[in-house]
Amino acid sequence: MEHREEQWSWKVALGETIRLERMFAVFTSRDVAGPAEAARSHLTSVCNRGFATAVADHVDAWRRRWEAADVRITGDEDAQRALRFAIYHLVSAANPADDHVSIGARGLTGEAYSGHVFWETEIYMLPFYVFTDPAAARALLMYRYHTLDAARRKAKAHACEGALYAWESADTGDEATPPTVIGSDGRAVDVLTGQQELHISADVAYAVWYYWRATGDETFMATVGAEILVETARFWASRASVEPDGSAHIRQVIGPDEYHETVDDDAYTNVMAVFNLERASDAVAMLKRERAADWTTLSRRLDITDLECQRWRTLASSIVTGPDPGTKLFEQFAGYFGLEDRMNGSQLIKQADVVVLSALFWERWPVAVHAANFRYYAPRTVHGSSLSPGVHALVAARLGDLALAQAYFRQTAEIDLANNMGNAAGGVHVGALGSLWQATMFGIAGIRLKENDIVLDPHLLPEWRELSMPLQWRGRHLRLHFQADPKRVEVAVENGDEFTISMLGGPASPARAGQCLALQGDSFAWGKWERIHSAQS
Ligand code: IFM
Repeated sequence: MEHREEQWSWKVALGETIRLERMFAVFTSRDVAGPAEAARSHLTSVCNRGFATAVADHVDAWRRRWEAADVRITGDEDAQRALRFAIYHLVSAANPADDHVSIGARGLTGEAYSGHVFWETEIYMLPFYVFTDPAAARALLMYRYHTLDAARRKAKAHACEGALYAWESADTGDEATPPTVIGSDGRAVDVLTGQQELHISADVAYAVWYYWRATGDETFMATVGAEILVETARFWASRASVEPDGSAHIRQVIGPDEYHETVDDDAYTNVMAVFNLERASDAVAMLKRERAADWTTLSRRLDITDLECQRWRTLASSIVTGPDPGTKLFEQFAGYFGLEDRMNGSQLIKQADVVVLSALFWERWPVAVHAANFRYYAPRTVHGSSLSPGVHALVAARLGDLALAQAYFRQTAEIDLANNMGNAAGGVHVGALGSLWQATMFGIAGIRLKENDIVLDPHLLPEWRELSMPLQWRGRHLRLHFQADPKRVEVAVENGDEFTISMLGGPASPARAGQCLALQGDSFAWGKWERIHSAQS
């Protein structure tokens, strides 16, 4: 790399302001064959256009991103600041123009976890991009596609089929989890997550499905997503084993709660594996039905048969999962209920585990199941991971426990802004920032996106008088404006196909591009477009 030192000197009078305009360009050998030459020529063209133009372009790029993502809250300045902080970092962390990179646990803001990519990219961060910048979401999933061969290698190394993604992933996608770390007493401690935290593969599959449902990007599903779903399903099909009790078990894993290692039938892992197997089979059926040419290519390349898809379905229905019909509880893993609820070898949980299932699969079980599991697991959770309180805020809000939701919301907001975990020097916790946004969108605003309609069940936090947010969904651009008292929602539809919208339990109304709809209690009415539009600008 060429490096030239430069020096500048000025004569400055007291009180005089000197402005230094510095332009630089960075290219790497990943971008072009001759990075130094490319950087020089780019810099020349930017300099020719002038510093003011570069600043104006920058401001414009940020204006567009804030327009697509800004969340506005009236009545709670701390929450407003926390959400803007979260959105700023989430926007900064993604690069829709490069689909060979993903987002590390601390983005590019610090060195903790060495830039490695974990499950939170798919489960905690991705929804933000899906609904505010789908191109960025797609690029993140393409990173997983480009690292699929490494996942295939890892599955093979585990004597399994299909694809097992790296628990900690970097440029190649090969497992990057350190086998040991040095503990506080100076001794080496084995790190088992890289071997046992298998749910990552189903998390990636979940994200593929999630992106496709929310965007309708069929080309992605047909050419990329289906392959990920099939290969990850194949991993579970070879890793789960049907035992003499007639059920399939997934043994010796670590769930999101990393305090308990080498456990059997972790609830989160098993539910996600079932989802993975079912959705792989759905994706195959969809391709066969609707994308015959893509199906022919994929099925030949991956040698997928009807029999294999049937086996996935059969296996999915025999993997042991809860909830128990009597207590409504999921047992976090086999034997968890028999542990002491204090002390070592205890029930204490590092982070949301079963509770994440409530956040991801709300519609799948009755509210009573979510309530029972939340009341059981929340008091046993110590929030030793930054990923934990935001999910609790989301679920508490959905359950209507607003005081608790507010406490968890603040706890999440203070992870970086008040360093309440003491480790902010390692960089911002991007997954936790994503969880704050998700708590707002899916818990507090209570937005539920279905096949072709939106149902709203808002629970604004105690001091929040108003909440506004934009949303992109299946090619439509919407702006939603929630009001606490009286409980009222206005939805401006900027463009896209007609859909229906309702408050939970209320009548559904058609919503069309160019119109604004107000929903209040059981009634809805067409309002004025300008109101929301100007509130957002
Ligand atoms: O992915 C997380 C994990 O869930 C808990 N330990 C830290 C990781 C990186 O943030």
